[in-house]
Amino acid sequence: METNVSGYNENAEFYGEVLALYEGAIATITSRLEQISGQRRLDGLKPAYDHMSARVKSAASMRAKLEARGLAQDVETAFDRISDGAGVRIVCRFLDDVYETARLICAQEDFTVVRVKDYIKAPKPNGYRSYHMIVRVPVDIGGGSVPVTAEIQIRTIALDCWASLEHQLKYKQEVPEQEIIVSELKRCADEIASTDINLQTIRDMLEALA
Ligand code: 0O2
Repeated sequence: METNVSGYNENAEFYGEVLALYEGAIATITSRLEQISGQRRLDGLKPAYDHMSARVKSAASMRAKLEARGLAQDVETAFDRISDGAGVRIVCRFLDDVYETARLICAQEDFTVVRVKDYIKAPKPNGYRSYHMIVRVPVDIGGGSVPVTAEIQIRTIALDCWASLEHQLKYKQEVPEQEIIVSELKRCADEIASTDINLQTIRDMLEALA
């Protein structure tokens, strides 16, 4: 979770009961993936992903997103209109693992895949590459089950490192030599993408020998 103690209070105040739904959606997704991983280990299959992390979007970031979209800054609008209130990020070693993980998520009968954005096949102009899935998952609460929307981001370790660095730009007020930094980040993203393809090829060659 990304929130510290004061952030948690701010989130609890803004989200109210929706916070438990978002936390429930995160628990549903992460526990299912851990279960799938455990089964793959027992079946002697290689792991689909390396690690994952999750967060409820901070209240400040949610308000900013609502404002940027010209929407009311309240929890009902956030829950109905913003799909990444609950977010899970899955980090994989190789490109094929990204798509294998996405396939495993699609195969969950009680998960509904609402939308997919493949920024690996179609990178953003800044070089961002990641596979995004908007899913609706069941959250058991108060004796019933509520469908909750969440975003799952899947990407390689190298692209995750790049995205964390690039994300810092969003929160910097004034960045000297911003143009150079932006173009260097783009160059790095392209090099990482090419290295990811090469690593995948080497893995395929080594596995063909086994
Ligand atoms: P934060 O601070 O990470 O929460 P949608 O409603 O899905 O159609 P949205 O939410 O803009 O529209 O979708 P998109 O493009 O899939 O982006 C969702 C999230 O992906 C972002 O959330 C980021 O976490 C990440 N992301 C998207 N583009 C970039 C990028 O260029 N660089 C980096 N580092 N991350 C990116 P937020 O709310 O923008 O930000």
